[in-house]
Amino acid sequence: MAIFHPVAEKDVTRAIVRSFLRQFEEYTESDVIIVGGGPSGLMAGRGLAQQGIKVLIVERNNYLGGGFWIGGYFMNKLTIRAPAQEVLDELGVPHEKAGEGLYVADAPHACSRLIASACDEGVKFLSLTILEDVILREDNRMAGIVVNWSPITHLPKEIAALDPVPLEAKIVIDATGHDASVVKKLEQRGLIKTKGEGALWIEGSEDAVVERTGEVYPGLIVTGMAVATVHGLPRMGPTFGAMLLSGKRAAENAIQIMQKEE
Ligand code: 48F
Repeated sequence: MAIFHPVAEKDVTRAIVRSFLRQFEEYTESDVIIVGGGPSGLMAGRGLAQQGIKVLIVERNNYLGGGFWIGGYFMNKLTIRAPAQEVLDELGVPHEKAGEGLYVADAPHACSRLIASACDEGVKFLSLTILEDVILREDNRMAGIVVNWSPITHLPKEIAALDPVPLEAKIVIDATGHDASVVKKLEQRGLIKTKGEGALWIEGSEDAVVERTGEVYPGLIVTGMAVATVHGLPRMGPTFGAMLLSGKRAAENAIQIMQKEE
């Protein structure tokens, strides 16, 4: 007696393709596209989806979480400074007090809870998908992004001439971490100038990254370490409170901009 219900291979393939295509078609136009599924991007997505906003996260890797999975070095531990431990409480992530205003948590636990929470709120994802360019309309306002399948970036140009796919959105959020990949597409065209990330200084970095999170170009918000790259702020190492609060702030900014433009 078999344990599982009989199902043909073609039915498995159809189930996947149909479900993917339905979602892909629906998300050719989103309210907000977030490029980068690290802690800041996931927090931004979660915050937007909580308010009923249609949000898509595009991630070049085949896994979500960015630098949040590992935390510091190879040790699977991350630190959070007060008051950002409140986000860990909201997510149900256990943490220990490591000193006054300093908390330590297991990075895989924190990361998986944040991903699950973003999914629970209704964020959708496109993995193995890399930003190739941005869409700019007549007024040069950001109107979406252009993406391609990540593996083609590892193939020689002559066999990987694959046209990319445009995806529209009212707002784009650059959550690509140290690379600030979306902003760099504007910089290549002389539309913006980035300052480059500074040396490590935790105290100086975290407040500044949260404070400077916001719109840097019409229709484009930066969050997380991309903020440091754009504004020349210090890097912060394996402390993640600013990533969480920056993502939260990016979601609030996006909502304000969309409300103003309605
Ligand atoms: O690097 P990442 O975790 O950025 P973050 O959210 O958090 C930074 C911290 O992890 C840590 C730190 C502070 O604590 O210094 O580094 O700012 O996540 C960025 C995500 O964006 C993806 C990348 O794979 C990663 O998952 N990404 C980067 N460039 C692209 C991209 C691109 N061009 N297209 C698609 N995804």
